[in-house]
Amino acid sequence: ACSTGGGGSAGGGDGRLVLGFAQVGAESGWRTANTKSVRESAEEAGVTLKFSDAQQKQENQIKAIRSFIQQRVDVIAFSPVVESGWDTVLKEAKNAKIPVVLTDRAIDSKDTSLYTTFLGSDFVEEGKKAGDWLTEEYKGKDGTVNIVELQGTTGSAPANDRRAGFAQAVKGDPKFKVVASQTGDFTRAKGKEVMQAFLKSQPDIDVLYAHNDDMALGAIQAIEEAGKKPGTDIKVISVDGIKDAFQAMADGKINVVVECNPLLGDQLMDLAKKVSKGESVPARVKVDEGVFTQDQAAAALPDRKY
Ligand code: GYE
Repeated sequence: ACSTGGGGSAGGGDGRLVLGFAQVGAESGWRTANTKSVRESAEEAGVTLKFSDAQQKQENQIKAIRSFIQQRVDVIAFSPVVESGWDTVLKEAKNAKIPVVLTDRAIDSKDTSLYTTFLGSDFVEEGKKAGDWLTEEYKGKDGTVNIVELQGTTGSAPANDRRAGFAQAVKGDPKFKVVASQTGDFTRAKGKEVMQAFLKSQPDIDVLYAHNDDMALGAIQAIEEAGKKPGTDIKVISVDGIKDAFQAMADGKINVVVECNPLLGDQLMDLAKKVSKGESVPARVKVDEGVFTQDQAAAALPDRKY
């Protein structure tokens, strides 16, 4: 699929930047919007994009990165499925002198020379925002608040950080109890399945905290099938801000959504161009985002871009 040429970069000498992008998968509405953003921005920026979908498997991403190295792309960007286990392959990229941009999710390597920059959201902050909403909601109210948590993909940065940020926000008040916490792998199907199990094992659930909208939407189906009202009998907090979640908020089924912006494409192309030229870039580029509640949902819905 790549051009032939004198062993130089995969661009074949037409001057176009070649970006190898190893995506996580297509697990959620967020991810679909993220992929679309990266593709569209590459097109607009005149960047040749080599896109690979890892189907939520680290081994597939490692293979994709190795193939990008072999093809001698100019820049490699990837959204690491999990936080650990990247040093070997990233050393290979470093040895090949191909700069790496972490997109959306971070890694936990101590060797920060293995990548040039990290472009993404602050997931600890998102978890905190979710917890802060909850403490505000139950302010001055007595009695235990039983929380079930649907975690994202095990070992992923957003699952680890959203969990930690939320725990930090609610830990000051012992009435908040996380009675069950399990992964739903960021998908609707798994979110529904795990929520069904929670509803069987936990007699008294007050709140669901889902690490993304898709799991929340799957869980809402389980709650309704169990004869309960999501948003009322069980309050629902989620993260991302996809259109379907705004609709569910407008319908009263989700109480609050913490925004996580997937539209990183333009910033990614900008960073890729700079690092390929050896220009210095900040080690960390964050994305701006907010919190939305039910009273804002209907008004915000028509403007949601993902
Ligand atoms: O929240 C979730 C997706 O890494 C921020 O991955 C991303 C997360 C997002 O599957 O929906």
